[in-house]
Amino acid sequence: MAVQFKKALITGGAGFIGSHIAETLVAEGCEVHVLDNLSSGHRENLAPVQDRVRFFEGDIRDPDALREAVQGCEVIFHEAALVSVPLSVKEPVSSAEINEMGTLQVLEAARKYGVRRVVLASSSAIYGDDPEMPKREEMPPRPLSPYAVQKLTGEFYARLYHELYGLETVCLRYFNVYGPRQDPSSPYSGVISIFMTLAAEKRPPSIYGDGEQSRDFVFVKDVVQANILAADTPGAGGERLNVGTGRSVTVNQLWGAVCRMTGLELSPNYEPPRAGDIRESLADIDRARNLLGFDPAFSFEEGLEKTLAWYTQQS
Ligand code: UD2
Repeated sequence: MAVQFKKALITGGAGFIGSHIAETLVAEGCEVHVLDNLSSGHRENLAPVQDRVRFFEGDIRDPDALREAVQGCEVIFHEAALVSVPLSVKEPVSSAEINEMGTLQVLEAARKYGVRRVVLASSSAIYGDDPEMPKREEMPPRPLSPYAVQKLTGEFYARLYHELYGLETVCLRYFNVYGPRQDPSSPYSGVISIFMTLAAEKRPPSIYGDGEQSRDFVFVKDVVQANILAADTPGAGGERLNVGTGRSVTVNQLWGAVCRMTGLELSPNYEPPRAGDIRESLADIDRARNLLGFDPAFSFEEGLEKTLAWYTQQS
């Protein structure tokens, strides 16, 4: 993928998605700055590119840290966030400080220091539990958690910065992202990271509910593709776009696939449904396809194989 800009800042670049963006940008010969406070990111995530990334340990809420990290950058990929929905329910104020004020500080730094475009990580969480599928960008948002409100607020600010100040902003509504380096350590980590870790240890998973709930799982490298296209495509400023695959898989199918790939024959433990779980989630990706030329390259099986290989290597 040819990258048209020369220097970019990735906030949250030591995290799961940010570190994959860093890796691809470095491979494309781009100069990369990373700003991360290491609250959930890890320096090891950047190990493969550590000599070619300038790392700034700092917080997006700190304008001085942003000023230093953004110098000379044409593009910002804003991945830094407090990503846990349950934590946002427990700590609505402190999560808003990061996800809302932090995002506003990033936009402000972009405006002040001459950044051309900001690509922001948003979330399918903003759609809430409206049963209409697939999700299209025009649907009215129904945020059901502080996290979803905060992501939606970030989108509003992004749109406003485009309209008021001419800053090119593109919000990407990620569906269920998975892949190497996703942290499996909390019960609210992504289901794939949890299942991978259990499979590597030959332990059965817990499935909440009947397992027939489905998700649009998108491989992290395809999310990187969407980010780079969002940074480079002329005229995409002011947009908000779904990033998924347009296909969904049930949790039962997911465990079935993991068993097939590993040769395990382990029955899951079915547990009561998780509070607040939505039944179905599926992206309509036509807008990203038409506007950016986004075309997910990894089938579910391919993505899962690559992810499994990584988790197996870790255990
Ligand atoms: C995703 C996002 C979340 C928020 C939400 C909005 C991830 C990791 N989380 O939550 O941030 O945007 O969408 O709707 O992308 N499950 C099991 N067993 C387990 C773990 C999970 O059965 O050990 C089930 C879980 O009950 C759910 C499904 O797997 O039905 C997916 O769970 P998840 O936590 O990976 O993601 P989700 O869609 O709840």
